Amino acid sequence: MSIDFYKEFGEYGFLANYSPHGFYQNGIYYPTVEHYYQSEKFDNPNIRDSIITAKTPKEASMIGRDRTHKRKEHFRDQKLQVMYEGVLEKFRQNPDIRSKLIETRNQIIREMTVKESYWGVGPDLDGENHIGQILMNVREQVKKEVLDTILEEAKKEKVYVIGHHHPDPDSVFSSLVFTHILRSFGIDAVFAVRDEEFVEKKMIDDFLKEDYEMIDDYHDKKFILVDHNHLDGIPKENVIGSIDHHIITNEVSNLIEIEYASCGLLLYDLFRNSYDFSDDERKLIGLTVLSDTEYLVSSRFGEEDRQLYQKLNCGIDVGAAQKKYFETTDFSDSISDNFHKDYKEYDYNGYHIKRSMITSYHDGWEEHYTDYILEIEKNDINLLIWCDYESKTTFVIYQGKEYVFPYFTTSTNLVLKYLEKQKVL
Ligand SMILES: [Mn+2]
Repeated sequence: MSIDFYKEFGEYGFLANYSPHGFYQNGIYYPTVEHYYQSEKFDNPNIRDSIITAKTPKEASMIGRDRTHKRKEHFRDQKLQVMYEGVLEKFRQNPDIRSKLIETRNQIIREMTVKESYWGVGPDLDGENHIGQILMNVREQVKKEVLDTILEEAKKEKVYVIGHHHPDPDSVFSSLVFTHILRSFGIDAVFAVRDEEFVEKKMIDDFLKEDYEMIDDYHDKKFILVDHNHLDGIPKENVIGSIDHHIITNEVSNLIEIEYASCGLLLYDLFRNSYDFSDDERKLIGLTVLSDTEYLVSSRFGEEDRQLYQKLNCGIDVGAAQKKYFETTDFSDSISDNFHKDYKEYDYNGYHIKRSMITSYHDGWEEHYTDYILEIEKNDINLLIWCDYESKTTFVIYQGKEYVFPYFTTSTNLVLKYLEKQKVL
């Protein structure tokens, strides 16, 4: 799959040089990349000024393309570099679209212009696509800069690496592996958890070989969040950065938020070229993937994840692990206990989402389903995601309405996006 954009329109219009995301370079404000690029063609300050102050990027482009103006002598040799610098500053100085660019993961980016075979893909889709290339290079660069900022900040004092409440294997193992990675960079990192109400406790008990610190007072400490960028009680100024595999919020600065099967797998992809993962760490990461994708079946486990999981080479027997650890909701427990076992809060489009997830496996789940729906309000939940493993169906109940997905998904983000499309959120 590739990310295709056409001019400044549509979901990916922010990638275009005409998109209204200004930035400063050497003390001068440029309203768009187009203003910057066109003005850099000239030495004459009057022409430069007329471009920089042009009302629209189109006007800037028209002045810049006017062949009666004398261009810099070697501009042709510099133009790729000039374009790169403009695009880089645009994304460095606009954190909202910087996050969006990072969210495009490792996908190919293409500018779909029929007229341009140099900057874009051209009429036969075989153009040089230099803009797309530059955007992909900028994506790597800004991702690296966010990571570097987190590492630099973390070097200053002790940091606690922590996941979400009711920690699941992804939250726990990712925090642990990231703690190791941070220590390899000379950082005084502490492996921490928020509480001991573990989800899939059996797996955690069997594979967790290191002690954690339990933290419930978030003052006077610095944190790096893993697997959950919702602050959830941690003062914002105490958070150095966050790495999460769900695209949910932008409430934390220094945020790397990319859709991956698990946070462990995202960490693996971010650091596999700069950190030597041990066999044990590979196994822990493999387990985060199994746990977060219901043993490699959920819709969250995409093709890119599959390839990365193979590269990880974690040596886990998936069938045996599933037999041993796959936990579905135990209906002999009370409804409110089950509602709070896999519970998370999200802020989405200004809505506060309190979601619970139930997973059923065996026949007879239907009789429980009705009972649970009736208890939703009483338990202060507003989103219930019910995944039935056997029929590979997902039922979503939000504000008393039911939505049925004919496949198995444990991705809250996917569900929220769907509700957004339905104009519910
Ligand atoms: Mn996770």
